[in-house]
Amino acid sequence: MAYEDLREFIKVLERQEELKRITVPVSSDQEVTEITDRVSKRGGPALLFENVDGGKIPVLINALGSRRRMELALGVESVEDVAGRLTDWLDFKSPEGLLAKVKMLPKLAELGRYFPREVKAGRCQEVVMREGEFSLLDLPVLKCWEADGGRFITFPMVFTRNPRTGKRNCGMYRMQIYDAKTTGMHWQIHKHGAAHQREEARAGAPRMEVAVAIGADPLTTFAAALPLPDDLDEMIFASFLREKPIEMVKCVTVDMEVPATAEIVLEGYVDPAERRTEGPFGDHTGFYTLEEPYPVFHVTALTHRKNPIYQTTIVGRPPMEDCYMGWAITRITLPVLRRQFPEIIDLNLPFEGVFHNLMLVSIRKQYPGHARKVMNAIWGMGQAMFTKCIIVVDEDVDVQSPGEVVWKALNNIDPERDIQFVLGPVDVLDHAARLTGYGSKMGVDATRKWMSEGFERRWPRENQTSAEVKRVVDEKWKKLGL
Ligand SMILES: Cc1cc2nc3c(=O)[nH]c(=O)nc-3n(C[C@H](O)[C@H](O)[C@H](O)COP(=O)(O)O)c2cc1C
Ligand SMILES: [Mn+2]
Repeated sequence: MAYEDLREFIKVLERQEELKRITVPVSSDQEVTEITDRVSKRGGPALLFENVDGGKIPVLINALGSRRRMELALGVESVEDVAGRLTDWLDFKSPEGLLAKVKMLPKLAELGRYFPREVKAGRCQEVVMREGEFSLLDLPVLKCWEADGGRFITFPMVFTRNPRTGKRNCGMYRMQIYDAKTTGMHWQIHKHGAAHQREEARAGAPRMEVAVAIGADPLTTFAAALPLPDDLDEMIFASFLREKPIEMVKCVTVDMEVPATAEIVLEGYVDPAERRTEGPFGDHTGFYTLEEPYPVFHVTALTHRKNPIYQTTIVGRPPMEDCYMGWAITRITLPVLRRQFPEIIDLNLPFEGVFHNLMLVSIRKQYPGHARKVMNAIWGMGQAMFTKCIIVVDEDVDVQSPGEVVWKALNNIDPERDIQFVLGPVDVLDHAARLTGYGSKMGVDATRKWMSEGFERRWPRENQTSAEVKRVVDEKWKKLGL
């Protein structure tokens, strides 16, 4: 079942006892963070703050902050159901022969049904305010952490267009509020928004139109964080995920479309040549990212629904809301990865690794050096290129159990032989790298070593008791009173 908008999702969360309304007055200056952080650390519910700074706009936070809520957003019992659906599509081969082609038609029609639809009017424009009529300072935007450089919109869907191909992109990039009508635009150099900006700059465009939506049905928002390939519109993928097209409506002052049921929309432009200091910001690594020059977003209109809800998040030391989004992204993209690299059995990005620091991968090893081939594949693929440490283990190791990986991997390695360093692009948030966005990465081949890999010693088996003894102990177990 697809949610119509954010409000429908809130209702479901409330019915499932996954959301708590807070009527006690709170400040947007760190108080919402302190409360939400404590709730996140004990796996608590989504929070709807109804009185932030004494204002009228309620603040929703931590809406996707658990596995259960992510699955509610996806409308499935288990995230593996989504992975399964995606696998079905990926396995769907091009047909040979007329009969196969005819059989394929309904499936193609089904896919066609998932494309976003443009509608004439949208609720997100129930109230329209043009330049001079609105102030961004009226929104309950959080100052998240003590040393933050200001207030940041942290959960936006930022829409841009590739001027070369005309394809739309939607990315989640935080926006620092500078004044009543200006914000930062923190699309990092590797992201699609930044790529579009470079295209615009190359073409000498004085302005690049940008639209930002805040608060929509949960999968539309979730899609903004998905690491999809270039020129694959996140709104198509979101429509596929929710099995219903997202309705998009034309903006009032720019030639862009936004989700029609969004709570709040900011329309405007980025001057491809302009930069301004952004940050510091308490980031999802759990550390502040320092000030850096970033593009500036000039807002030309603010539209919203009647009685809008402001959706936001905080990022910081895990676990936080974004951990569960990252978890869902990993589970959903695993089938895509496995299609290209069938030797990959499973992978896990433990929360403490803040996405880019640690990936645990199990493989079915088939030839000498196979683990290193898999590392190189991961470093060559989309945003997985940022992975600072990849640990590759054999298929009998459960990567969902970091304890098991530590036990087996560290027993299995001769560090000098099995650790490989490479240089390349790293996450912009990596504060230890020698340069912003450029540094080294480490791959650990923790698979069993083979003779053909030059390992001449015998490889031991794991400790075991005999099947017979296990049976005897099973029989005695009750009497043992243990
Ligand atoms: C809560 C949250 C905040 C994020 N903030 C930023 C950000 O400020 N800048 C950025 O480049 N990526 C940020 N990301 C990651 C991007 O949304 C993610 O890399 C996404 O794939 C970008 O879309 P794109 O591939 O279309 O560029 C954030 C993700 C989440 C979940
Ligand atoms: Mn994209």
